[in-house]
Amino acid sequence: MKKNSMVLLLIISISVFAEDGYRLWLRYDKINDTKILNDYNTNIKGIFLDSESDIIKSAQTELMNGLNGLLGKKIDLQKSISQDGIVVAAKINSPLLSAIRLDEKAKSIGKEGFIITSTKLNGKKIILIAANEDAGILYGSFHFLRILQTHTSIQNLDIVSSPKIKLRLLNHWDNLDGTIERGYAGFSFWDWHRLPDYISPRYTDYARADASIGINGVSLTNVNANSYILRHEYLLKVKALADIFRRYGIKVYLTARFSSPIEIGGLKTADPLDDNVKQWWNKKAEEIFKLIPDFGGFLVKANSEGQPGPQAYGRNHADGANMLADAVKPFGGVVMWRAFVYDNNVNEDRAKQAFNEFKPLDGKFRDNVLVQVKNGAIDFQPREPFHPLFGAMPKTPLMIEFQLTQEYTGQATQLVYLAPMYKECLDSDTYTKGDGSSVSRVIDGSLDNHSLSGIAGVANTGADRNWTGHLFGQSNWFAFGRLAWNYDLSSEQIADEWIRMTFSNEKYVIEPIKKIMMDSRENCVNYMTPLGLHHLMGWDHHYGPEPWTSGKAREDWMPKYYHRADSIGLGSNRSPSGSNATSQYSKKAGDIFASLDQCPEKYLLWFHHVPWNYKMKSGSTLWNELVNHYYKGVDDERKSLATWNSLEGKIDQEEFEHVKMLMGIQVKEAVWWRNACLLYFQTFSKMPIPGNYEQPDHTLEYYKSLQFPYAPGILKTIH
Ligand code: GCW
Repeated sequence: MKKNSMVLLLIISISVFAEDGYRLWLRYDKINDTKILNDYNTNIKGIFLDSESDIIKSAQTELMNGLNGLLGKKIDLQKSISQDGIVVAAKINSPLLSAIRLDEKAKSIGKEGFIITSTKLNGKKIILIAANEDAGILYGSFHFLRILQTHTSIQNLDIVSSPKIKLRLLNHWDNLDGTIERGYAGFSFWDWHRLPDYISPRYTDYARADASIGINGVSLTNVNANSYILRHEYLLKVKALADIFRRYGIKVYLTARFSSPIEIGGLKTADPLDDNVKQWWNKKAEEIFKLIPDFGGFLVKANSEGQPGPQAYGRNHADGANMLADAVKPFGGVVMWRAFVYDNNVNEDRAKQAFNEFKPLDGKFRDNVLVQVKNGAIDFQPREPFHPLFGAMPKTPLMIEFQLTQEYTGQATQLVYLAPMYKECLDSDTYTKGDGSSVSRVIDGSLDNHSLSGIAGVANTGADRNWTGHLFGQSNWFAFGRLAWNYDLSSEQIADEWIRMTFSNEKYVIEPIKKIMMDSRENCVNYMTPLGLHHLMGWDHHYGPEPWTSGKAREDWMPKYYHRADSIGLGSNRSPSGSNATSQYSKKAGDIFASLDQCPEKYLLWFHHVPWNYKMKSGSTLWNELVNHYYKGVDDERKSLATWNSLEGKIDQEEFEHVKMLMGIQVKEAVWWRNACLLYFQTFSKMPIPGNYEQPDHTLEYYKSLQFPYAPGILKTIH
């Protein structure tokens, strides 16, 4: 190619460069507000890191890259503190800080917390990032960068921050063949085939993103587990990832398939009380910890949806969990045993089964076992009341499990900001120890004095360039981490931070995007499953509405099991006159849910079978209220799209177009949900959709005929 044309090509490719979302919220572009930039530039002259370790090196690299980018100047690593304006990162017990009294604060921040303070050292003005341990310095560094990214003042900094929950994990449902169960952002980026020798730079970027929001654990593999991951050659691959993640304060966990001793160990049984089985797991644990000394432990799904488990041998969940707990205990590992357990052969409301299984086991688990409970009793629906196990097992540390991947909330075609959903659950009062016994206090261990505490989010990442398929999926990853660190943050605050870090600090960008985000979850509930409806989605792939489906698989996977529509009314009767699931809650919460009058209308059809002409608080009949909600969901989503369209030219064009197209799909899907559900429920209510509403443009038969055999996120091997 001639020199001229090469130059031309270069110019063209530079000018068409657009933001592709890869950098997530860690965009360190030069601050374009001159006043703020000048202020930062006057006060930040260099960085000084007091100690050396792999984690500190990560902090250093991040600070250097972040400051260089944001301030648009070369920030030097100082050898001493000889001028004002040095950002100093140091451990609290370092002799360097002997003149600065941080004792009280130091006690309060524990192992991972940090202090960021404007202070003086050797007569020089510094910004100090201090922590008891290296991880705290890393978190503090990311926090400091976030301050700059969000254009917050750095005058008189006085921040003391520590995580409320100890184990903050992402659970990847990634399979060894590269697919991801319920993954909507492409294939897995764990490149098992080429590990351990080929180390993708993406691993480090992933770890940076996690660390920036305080995530300190990653379970790499699907809970519908494959025992192959425990074979030595795979453990070497896991080790390679662990070696990278360790530099970011992240521990690696694996899912343990309960039948592994048979499948890869050559044993005849996986009975947890069998000595050979115990021995096998002990040896396996030893092998893993030898390779990965800080291995976190095992996450287990057992006796659920076809997964093997201790019940095959007449043992219970505690027997299974304790056997694994004993194996990892000598090395400091934990077992996260999932309570997502239900069985269609048990003649009991699915919503009650986990409680029935686990509540009697309270006090029977080893002290390094956490029971991991989904936020609600069914399955990550757009809205569920909190799980009745929260508060019901005071002797057992309970972790909460949220879903980031949007299996039931629009997958990767819809913008649904999930922080309000997470908050709704965490803020719910279980009343188990009187008023103020919130789910968050169960989870952080404070209600029942547990020192172990945990929270997990089912990851929404994949190999897509922008990590989450839909750009706004990133906000759910971000929000999960921020809430895991501090569940007192509001959804608005988190959205505000994310928008500033992702798009812009301009008010005319922040406000409309924040409105779209804050409305999105309620819109989704309205056009999918309002008033406590749940599980109306397409069988198997869970994409789109299919309230009519029945007979295709086990009854408890069919929408009819949940909505119970008939000529009288709609909804699951879980009150004392029905399955009595309300009795699993504390008296106060249960009484509220059980009473038709007192039950919050947002949960009404979750707990009650309500007549079509029942008078709602608004004065409308149930049917008209239902219609209203479905139409409101669509209308509000259309408004959100219009709001988004008003952002053209104000944000990066590629990102604008990406979201615009997806929101267009979302509006179509919202209309589809509304029409399909209302036309179907109308066959029972026999009531009209009032004439002033736009009428469905297709028949029920048409909606029933739609098929999606290749919808993403499912595998041949699962339901
Ligand atoms: O939400 C359901 C999913 C399954 C999943 C299961 C679980 C990993 O449909 O795909 O399996 O929950 O949480 O175990």
